[in-house]
Amino acid sequence: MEFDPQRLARARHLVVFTGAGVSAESGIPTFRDALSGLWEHFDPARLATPQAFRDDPTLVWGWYEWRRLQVRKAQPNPAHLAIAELARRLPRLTLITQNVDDLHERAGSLDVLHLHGSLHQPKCFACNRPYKGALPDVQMPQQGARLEPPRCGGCNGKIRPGVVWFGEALPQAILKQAFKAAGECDLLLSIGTSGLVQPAAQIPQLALEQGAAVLHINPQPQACLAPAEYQLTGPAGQRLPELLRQAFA
Ligand code: BJW
Ligand code: ZN
Repeated sequence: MEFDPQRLARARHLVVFTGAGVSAESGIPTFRDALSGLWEHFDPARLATPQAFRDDPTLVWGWYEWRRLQVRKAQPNPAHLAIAELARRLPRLTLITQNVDDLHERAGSLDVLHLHGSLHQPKCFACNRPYKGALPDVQMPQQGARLEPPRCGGCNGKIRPGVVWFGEALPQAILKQAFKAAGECDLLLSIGTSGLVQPAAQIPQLALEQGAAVLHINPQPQACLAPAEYQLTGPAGQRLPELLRQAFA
């Protein structure tokens, strides 16, 4: 069945749950898309685990600096802007993202729940203290270039990216708020995520189980949909602004 845009206009508490696909049209690669996904070219076991950082900190730090500077050069796209616009139109919106970029904030979204941390908030690998030093702003390291991580002002430990790696716990307070919002909302938009990574992938499921409708926006169609589940197939930067125009015409 087709999603009625009026359901969006009438939502009392909307949860927007985003993944890498929402930033794809800003030029930020996703993880699992065929050909263009990061994990097509890079081995997550060598880059996105605590053991990888222990084994080869300069490789890992260099890779994340390359990605951080890629984000610095990117701009929010119409999907990020439409989500910020929705927050101004609806009584309540909770934005939950798996993304480690800051494009939602730069589009004007407030109080973004970052389940997987941020590229822009590095911290000490040893003592977890946030890193207060400056990071370079302009010079783009070559893809694959090694870089020495800075050192912690407190304990001299190595500074690591402030993202959640495989095998690490998600920030518990943020996860709790995200689950609570998913359990209370009347509509959830799941935008640009493969829904493969746990525990984040439980969020749309939880909303469905609690009686909310779920709308997926993704170029890849969902294999099967529950009765309260809908989809708009296509890029978020087109489908989401279209949906807003229809909902608030
Ligand atoms: C578009 C588009 C356009 C394209 N418009 N859409 C239970 C079962 C099985 C495994 C596990 C389990 N529980 C835990 C695990 C292990 C693991 C896991 O889930 N593994 C699975 C992959 C099998 N989970 C963990 O390890 C988590 N930790 C944990 O559970 O700890 C337990 C613990 C508890 C207590 C103490 C200690 C430990 C942590 C997961 C962290 C994930 N981290 C990453 C990397 C972050 C850092 C970095 O950026 O490098 O997060 S992995 C990567 O995947 C990243 C993303 O946030 C995440 C999700 O990916 P996303 O966003 O869905 O992207 P893609 O690429 O998968 O999909 C993109 C989508 O966009 C596609 O659908 C496209 O079609 C679409 N698209 N263009 C709209 N224009
Ligand atoms: Zn430290």
